[in-house]
Amino acid sequence: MEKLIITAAICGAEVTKENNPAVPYTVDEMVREAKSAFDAGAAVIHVHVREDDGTPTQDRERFRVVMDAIKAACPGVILIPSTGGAVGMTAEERLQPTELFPEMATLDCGTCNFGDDVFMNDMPTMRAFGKRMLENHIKPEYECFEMGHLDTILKMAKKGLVPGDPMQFNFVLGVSGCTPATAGNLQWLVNAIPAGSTWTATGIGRFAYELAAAAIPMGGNVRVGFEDTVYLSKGVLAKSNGELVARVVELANLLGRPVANPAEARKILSLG
Ligand code: KMH
Ligand code: ZN
Repeated sequence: MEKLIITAAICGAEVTKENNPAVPYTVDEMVREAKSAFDAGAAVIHVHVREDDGTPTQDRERFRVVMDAIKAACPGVILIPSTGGAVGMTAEERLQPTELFPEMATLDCGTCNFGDDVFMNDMPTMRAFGKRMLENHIKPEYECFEMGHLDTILKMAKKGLVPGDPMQFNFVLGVSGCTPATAGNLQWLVNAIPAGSTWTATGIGRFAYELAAAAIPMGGNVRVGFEDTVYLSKGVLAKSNGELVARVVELANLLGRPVANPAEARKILSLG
């Protein structure tokens, strides 16, 4: 079994300082949170960006400044900027970070309810995102909230509409309105991916650690961070993303699975 890659989703687009005062908005806060996660054992940072007042944005220049600052503070770290952005953004708006030619970026694999909102990823949008990633040589992290999302992206890969083997999937389970975060559902999804793929499990809210504990012995990787949960345990707010990552490292140690550094993660993900 490969070493465990831990991704920290440090900011997200929907969570706010009202949920947890440590949620980062400014460039300095983003660097502080990224470094806390990196120092705790995260090899990958999933990046959303905000205006200083917390408003989510997909502005290319904001991504450039934040990603350059994180890279300087966290040598060798793998950055996965979001092309999901926030609910309601246009496809063009969301695609801006791909203009910076990152080594990876998320590609969301279908439309779904997202709490009271609808996260829109129709087929024309997904074809446009796939085309951009092929043109700019970006490895997608395929975000699947549903089995239908996985099935759709596998069909698109077969037709050459999105980058193919080896594919990296992120199974985001427990979003309100989507597939529940159970070990059974995770296994069902993992059974359907092509041999040689890599995958990550993201459990939303209180399922973050339950899903991590299921994924680690299955050979999967784990994402945690304020995008997914702001709690360390019931009623206890995490002081930093680093605390959330440290909890996953603890689980990995208990289960006897070593954690990958960025260079090892880059090899496992077939980057560069
Ligand atoms: N903010 C969510 C609506 C991604 O990063 O690609 C979508 C999201 C997915 O966070
Ligand atoms: Zn995201």
